[in-house]
Amino acid sequence: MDIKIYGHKFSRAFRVLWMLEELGLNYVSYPTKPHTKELLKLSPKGKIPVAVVDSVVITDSTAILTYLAESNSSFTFPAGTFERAKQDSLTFMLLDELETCVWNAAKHSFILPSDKRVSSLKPTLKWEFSQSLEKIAAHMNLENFLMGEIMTIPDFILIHCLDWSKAAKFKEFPEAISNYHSRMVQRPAYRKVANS
Ligand SMILES: N[C@@H](CCC(=O)N[C@@H](CS)C(=O)NCC(=O)O)C(=O)O
Repeated sequence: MDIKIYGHKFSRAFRVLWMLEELGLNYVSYPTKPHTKELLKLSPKGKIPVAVVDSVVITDSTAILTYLAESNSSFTFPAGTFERAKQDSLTFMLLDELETCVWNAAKHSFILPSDKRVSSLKPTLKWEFSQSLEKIAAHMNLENFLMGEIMTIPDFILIHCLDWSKAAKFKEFPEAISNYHSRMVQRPAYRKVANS
């Protein structure tokens, strides 16, 4: 399999680079910014990450993670199982409740045109993010991974959203989340991408 990943690591591309390292697959990383000429030829929206696998273009970090996980039978429960339904519920919950907050905070800080930004939204987004983390900490067992013994796609997304929220100076994490985060970021594959 010939895999190319477009997108610098300080973006959602991190999730994909991390999974590729966990899988031990060879790939070529093009640490591009959004909207470059090179990227627009692959994807008209110009967003990162984009994967090109054997000349097929795959956009969206969660779609790329799902493709990599399924095609390698790792980091996912099989499609059509109840475990997979639960895993997908977690994935979409994290995208809806956590990623939306950090993404909108970024949009209203430096992504949208300055006359379209509403900076007064940020305290509410930080509050909403913290509320969701409190619920996750209260209702989930985070001693291993979100799905228990097996690390799955939502673990990559949650850790990336936590990192993103730290960079954006959101509130401290609840203890259970903080312990889970500290453990996960010690993984050699994570460290390899972070230190690259
Ligand atoms: N749902 C997409 C979102 C992709 C996305 O918005 N990426 C950001 C960087 S993390 C980007 O390219 N922003 C530029 C823009 O929105 O124009 C994914 O998960 O890949």
